[in-house]
Amino acid sequence: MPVTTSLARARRKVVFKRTPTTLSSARMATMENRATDIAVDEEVVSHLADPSVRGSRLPIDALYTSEPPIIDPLVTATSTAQDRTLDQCLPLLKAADSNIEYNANGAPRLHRERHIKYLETTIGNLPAPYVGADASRPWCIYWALNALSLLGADVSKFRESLIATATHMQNKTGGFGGGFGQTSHLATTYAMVLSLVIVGGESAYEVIDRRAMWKWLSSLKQPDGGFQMSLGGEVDVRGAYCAAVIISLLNIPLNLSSDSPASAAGLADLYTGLAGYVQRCQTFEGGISAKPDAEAHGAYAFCALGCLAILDAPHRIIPRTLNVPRLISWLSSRQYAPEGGFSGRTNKLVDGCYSHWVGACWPLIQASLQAPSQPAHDSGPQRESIPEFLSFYDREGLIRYIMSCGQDHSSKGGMRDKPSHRSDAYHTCYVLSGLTSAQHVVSAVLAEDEYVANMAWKVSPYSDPQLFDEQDRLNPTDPVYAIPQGKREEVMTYFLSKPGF
Ligand code: FPP
Ligand code: K
Ligand code: ZN
Repeated sequence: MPVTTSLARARRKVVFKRTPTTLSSARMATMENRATDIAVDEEVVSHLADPSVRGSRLPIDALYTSEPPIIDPLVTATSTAQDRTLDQCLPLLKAADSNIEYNANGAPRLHRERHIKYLETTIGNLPAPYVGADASRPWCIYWALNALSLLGADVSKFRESLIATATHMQNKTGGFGGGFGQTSHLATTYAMVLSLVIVGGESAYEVIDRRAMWKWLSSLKQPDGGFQMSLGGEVDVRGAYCAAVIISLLNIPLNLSSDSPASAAGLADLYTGLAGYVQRCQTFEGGISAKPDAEAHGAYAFCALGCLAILDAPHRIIPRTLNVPRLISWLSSRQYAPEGGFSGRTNKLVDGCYSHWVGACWPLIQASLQAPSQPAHDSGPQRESIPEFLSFYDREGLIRYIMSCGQDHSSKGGMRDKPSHRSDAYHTCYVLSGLTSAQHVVSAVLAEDEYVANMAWKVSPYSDPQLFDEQDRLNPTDPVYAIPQGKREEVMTYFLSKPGF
């Protein structure tokens, strides 16, 4: 297939090189030794010549404001959809809208108060069109509570109503359905458990019937190591992740109940064969699919890595289970330019929610490459660790996408997939989760001794003064559990004192 310049889109010229004249001084400094040939982008020059822009703001790297230098001339449904996406994103990325407040970096400010107000409307009584989402009520609750907590809003006022809601959604046979009288499902149980953990406190934790949960999880455990999403339902990597989250947070005993199908097949416990199941989900592309032999997708990559990080320390289990170089290559291909955001799969479009599904993979990948500090008695060769401040993706690109394209800039607030989409609670939760990951450096505190899932993470604010204003920083999130940092330790400490039944 010949590759030509973008005739179809009538580009002015081909730019193959980065244009260091368009970089902020901080980024210039880091690139000092890299730049040799310099090509000046006419568009940026004219932008800088505009007196309303000059002086007030740093110029934006052309990487985020220009079409890609090489475009395949074959027009397909995929290329047309991609062109349409660029048409909606580029004006926002160029920071030319006079109705939007920009920071010194030319990225919109975070509309924190509007997002809080929006989220509070999604957690109360919802209008009639939401009837179709009735089986997703625990999800709506989790998305709102998690996003509100990341934004720094107080969620304790929802504790009592959450306890009442959760109580009637729990089934006597274990787990939570999407509503009263609905069958228990691993996804709704995951969302409800996380919601209770986010509001926290004994009265919230004690809603959960752990013994019934253990029996129900045992009944979902399959001879191939995976978990069904519900009794008789599909087995996929979401199940592996949701089950590991629930088991580890609630300190569910690992032994299988005698009526478990996995027990009949000779499996030892709830975790037996789970890493092997996850391993079979890695595809020829290097990404992870829902189940063996399906298409790699970012949401499943997160489920796979999250599950493994619960089973053992990432630096041991991830390289042992997955082909990490291939996974890194696939994950890296998810970030697009000029959009800056992530796509979920090959040849598909950027979408704000992958800021979390793909974005949260990075700290886990990074942890998988960290080397534990060498014990004093070990005189062997020093194991090499990667520097913790090394970024595996372009944080600036992701933050620009989120602030420019991922926010609803109207008074409605909330976050969205892309500019042509309306904001919703799901995207508000996961776009904000992605934003906080990009704003923090999370590294594993490693120990060579017995691994327990309550491994510590070291969280440091990622600081680039040009990138976002300090008041736009969110609270940090837990890279495995997707809840605000600190909540996991609280619930694990509580249930650690209640081992058996
Ligand atoms: C494709 O949608 C989406 C998927 C194949 C997977 C979606 C799964 C999740 C978002 C979460 C699973 C995780 C848990 C914890 C339950 P699409 O075709 O509309 O989007 P695309 O074009 O971006 O792939
Ligand atoms: K999508
Ligand atoms: Zn999405």
